[in-house]
Amino acid sequence: MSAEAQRPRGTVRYGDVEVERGIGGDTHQVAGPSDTILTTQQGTPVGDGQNTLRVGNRGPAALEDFDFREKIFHFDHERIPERVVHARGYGAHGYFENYDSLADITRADLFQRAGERTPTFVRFSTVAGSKGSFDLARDVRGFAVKFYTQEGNWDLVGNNIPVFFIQDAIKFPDVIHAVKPEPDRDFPQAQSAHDNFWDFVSLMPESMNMIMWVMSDRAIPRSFRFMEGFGVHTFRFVDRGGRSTFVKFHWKPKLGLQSVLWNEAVKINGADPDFHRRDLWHAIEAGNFPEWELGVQLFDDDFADRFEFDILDPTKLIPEEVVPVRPVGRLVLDRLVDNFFAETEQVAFGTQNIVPGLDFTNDPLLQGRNFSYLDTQLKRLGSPNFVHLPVNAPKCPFATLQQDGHMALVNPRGRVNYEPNSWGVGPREAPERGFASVPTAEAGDKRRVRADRFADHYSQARQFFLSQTPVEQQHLVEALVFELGKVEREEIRSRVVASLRNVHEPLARRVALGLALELPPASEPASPPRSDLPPSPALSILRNGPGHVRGRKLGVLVSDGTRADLLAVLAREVAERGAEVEIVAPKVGGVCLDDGSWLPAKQSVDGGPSVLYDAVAVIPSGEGGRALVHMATARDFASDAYAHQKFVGYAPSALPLFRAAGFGDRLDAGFVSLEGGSDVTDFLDACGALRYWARAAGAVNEVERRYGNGESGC
Ligand code: HDE
Repeated sequence: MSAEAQRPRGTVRYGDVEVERGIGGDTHQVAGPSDTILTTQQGTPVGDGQNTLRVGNRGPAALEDFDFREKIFHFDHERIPERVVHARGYGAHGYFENYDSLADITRADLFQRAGERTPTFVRFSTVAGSKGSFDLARDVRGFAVKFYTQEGNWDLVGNNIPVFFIQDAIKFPDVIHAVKPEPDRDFPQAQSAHDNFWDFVSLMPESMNMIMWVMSDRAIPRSFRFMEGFGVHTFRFVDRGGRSTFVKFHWKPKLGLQSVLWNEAVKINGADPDFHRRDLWHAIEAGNFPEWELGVQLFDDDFADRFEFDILDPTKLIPEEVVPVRPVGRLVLDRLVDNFFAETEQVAFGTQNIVPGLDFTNDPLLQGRNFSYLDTQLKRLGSPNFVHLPVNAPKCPFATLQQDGHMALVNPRGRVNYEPNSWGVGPREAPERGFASVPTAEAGDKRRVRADRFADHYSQARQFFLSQTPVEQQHLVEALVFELGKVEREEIRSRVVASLRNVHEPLARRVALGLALELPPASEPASPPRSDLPPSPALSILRNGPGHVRGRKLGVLVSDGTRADLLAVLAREVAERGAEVEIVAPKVGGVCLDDGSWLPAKQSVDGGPSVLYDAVAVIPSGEGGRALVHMATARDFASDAYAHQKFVGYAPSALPLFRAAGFGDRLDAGFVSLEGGSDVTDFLDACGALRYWARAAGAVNEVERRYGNGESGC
């Protein structure tokens, strides 16, 4: 019997499409819900999409097979260069709703009318990793927002950290080269924990404030939905009379701030490298549209002169306690992209995309960015007509006299493609309505210099560290020890610690001890660090926790025989609080509950480790609990939840598992026994704190006691 004849006949299903196996398996007919005919790009209906045109059954392919050639040609060109930085990103559509008219401060059209909605597209990203890297890298997150306003597109291309590594754009290629995989070996991917990055940092003290931020939990957010965003630079609002007010932009997540632990991040990257993008996709798909409030810090020249740092210096922030953040509107992400490539990959942000009513300042980083973003889009998208792509095109009327070039979709119509012209047609400039720069007086010698007021590199780094809770400070120390521990050359570690001594002496000592490094002399600061800046509570994540579980996910580990009534109460109350339950079971098919009903699971235990959840409940049956003891992944589920200071709701039948996981005799107040409805309420109330930090406090106090004074006892 021939091989063909042995193949099964009939139909097979791929999703909702039914495929009929052809005679001998050579041809396939597709019958699905769609009656759309498959065509080539030229619109020619395709007769056979399964086989190339060839001479004889086993003969060579024919060059005239235009369908094959078109398909492969297009496939070969599917990739465009990924972004040099911020390559890995995820986008969504939404709108910005303006609270009140800001006409007294800016003439920007989107801020004129209370309640008006402006369409937006947002792309979140990591900086260092390539497009296929994992989501939970320790890294800055990009927070880029395109507002399609009625007077043009405004791009607020920000980050989730309000300061930056460098003060001058000319250093950008250096800091990025240093953090990216090392050029000879092409590793490590998406990690700052290597010699080149820390070598650069150790020689660039201006990066020290940013280093505090990236070593803090800000750099490992729980998801995009739980992080802040910042415009970083000082910009200008400009009113109708041409009066300008300085402005710094902030995004505040409505669901509150939240991060994960480093040990958790490492494990999440293995369990679900798409953790952040999946979270955003899932939330929007479920109708839980994430929201941020746009806030502005407004100040004038007087304040700028009085403030202790230069407001043009992007390595400094203005504490919210000094200039309060005024909420002016909200951003809601309510629509997923139809196609990742067409929208998220091809979206072209640019700091130079600005509208009347806004203006730049002389921040040297911003000035450099205004050149870079336009330049990079040409490389990436390959044509000066990238604005013709739907995701980049303005949604207001627009009319330029630009024409031609690769992929020109919107050339000027008619005879006139220049101005001025005497034809009486075509677009004209609008002196009143059009964009006008603030006429600032600029003078000085043309030189390569940095302003003296940029010289203090340590005071705000210290202020940031002292604004953190002890738990957060401990995380920061551990991050520095981890990262520097990956640095092979000891002199680099030593130089970083020498810089840290200018930030905060006990911090430097704790890091030195964590590295078993002899404390080096402090480096010579360009300007003496100040120790009189008061802590800014707004800089701490934990001091600004949500106090609720809205938007969070509870992982519930069940087994055959789990109590159906308890699960029902738990699921109902979690849903009432705007959170979500995900069922984890020994097998993904599900379990049979004690009332005989079948409960499908979302994850099997090895596919749903506890690192994927904000809190967990472990409620097996008695027999199920004893069986879980023998599953290494179930023991990990429990021990990780314990180690990551999660709240754990449990049935008594979970105790054997907890004992097997090594902490059964140490259940603290973060463990809530679940018997009935009121226990569930207590448990979920407790979960509002997100973590039971007291579990770690013992360890932190011990570290403080032993190392706080910098003595190892050796
Ligand atoms: Fe960027 N940055 N950047 N950057 N940046 C890019 O533009 C650049 C900086 C930021 O989701 C690139 O389209 C220079 C600060 C985000 O598509 C490139 C300097 C901040 C994104 C570029 C900076 C950012 C980018 C690469 C120093 C926070 C992703 C691809 C002067 C305020 C946008 C691209 C997206 C992307 C240049 C510093 C944020 C190469 C020269 C500071 C969120 O043009």
